[in-house]
Amino acid sequence: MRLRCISCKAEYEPDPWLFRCPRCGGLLDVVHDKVDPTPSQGQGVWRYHKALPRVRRRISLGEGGTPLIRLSSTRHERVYLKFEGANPTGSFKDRGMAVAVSIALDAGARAVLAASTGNTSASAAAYAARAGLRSIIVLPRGRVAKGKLFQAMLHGAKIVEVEGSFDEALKAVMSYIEEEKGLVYPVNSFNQWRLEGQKTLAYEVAGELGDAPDYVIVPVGNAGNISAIWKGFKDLYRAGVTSRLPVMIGVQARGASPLATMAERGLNEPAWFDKPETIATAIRIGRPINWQRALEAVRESGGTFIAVSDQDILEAQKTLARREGIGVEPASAAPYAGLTKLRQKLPEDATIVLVATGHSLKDPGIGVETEIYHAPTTEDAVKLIKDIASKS
Ligand code: AN7
Repeated sequence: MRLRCISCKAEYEPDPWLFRCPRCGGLLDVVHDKVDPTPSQGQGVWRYHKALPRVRRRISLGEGGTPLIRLSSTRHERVYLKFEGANPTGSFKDRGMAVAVSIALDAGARAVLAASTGNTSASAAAYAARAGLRSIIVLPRGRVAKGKLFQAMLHGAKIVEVEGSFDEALKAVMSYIEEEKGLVYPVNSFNQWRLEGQKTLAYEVAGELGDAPDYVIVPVGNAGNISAIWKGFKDLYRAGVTSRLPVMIGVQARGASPLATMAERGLNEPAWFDKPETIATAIRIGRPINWQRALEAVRESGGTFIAVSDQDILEAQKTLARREGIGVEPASAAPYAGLTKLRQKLPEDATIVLVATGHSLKDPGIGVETEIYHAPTTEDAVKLIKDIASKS
């Protein structure tokens, strides 16, 4: 196992504290000479320990093993949703956090540190607690969904609020780690070890479908997850477990769409958003730090980035909830909205996997409409039930 710079390709010995190439500043990938992506005994993502870094103590809350649910409300016949909301803290972040926090322990850190739009903070705080570490979280003030903020607080995180968006919060983390190393371990998705944990989603999907799907549609914020999932599918293909590679499609919210805008305009670099705006607060990110990794995933796989509107996201969230029984947060409905937008372009018989990254309870602030009746007495309630029953 080695670290390789994603820009200049220089290689380094594994070092838990190395996140940028000393030569050119590029982010680092974990490269394996040989990787075995098949499961064995073990808890959570550590079932795939043969494809993960060796650690002294495997931290886990039983992450992964999430349901792959076949949908019936789509035009395409074979659409599956990977429900990452079923992870221990309610999002896909747990897969990566199990690995990153185990590495933090090995590295001798006393606390973990993360900037977050919310889910990373919830996951980091919980896994740090599990490992006996403290957690320090940097959040954009007033812009984090209620459920996520509650989780971080419940698990005992110390919270630093900054003005602006997630991008300013991440800047604070990056600046801190330039100045001080050894005490506090950063677990944002520039941390290559975290991405190793997140690649296990691909292993599970291929294991359940019997091969890689044709398309994988992923919501994109900081662009780590789409890169990690692509890496997982490449591992499987290289190991001869699957016969093909999927096409990766990244979906962003229109108001925070640096990568989709780049794709639409045929640019070579993201069209940075200084003031990202979307109701999908999880992906309200204007400067995705993993953009190069994600661009490579999309290019290598023959995919693309697309943007969907907030209205389309809310519509998709409602359809998943009311026609499929699946409750996801807004960012996690973006792939369904993306599929609706792309449906004419994807072959009828394609196998498509939507990655639904987080649970509906994360963000109870999103307004939904339904009929609520008031019943002062038991008789009123019975009468109302009869009325409603006769109409359904
Ligand atoms: C539900 O929690 O960035 O493209 O700080 O919470 O890998 O960043 C969350 C991201 C998609 C985007 N869906 O994943 C954070 C954070 C949900 C998310 C994403 C996030 P990346």
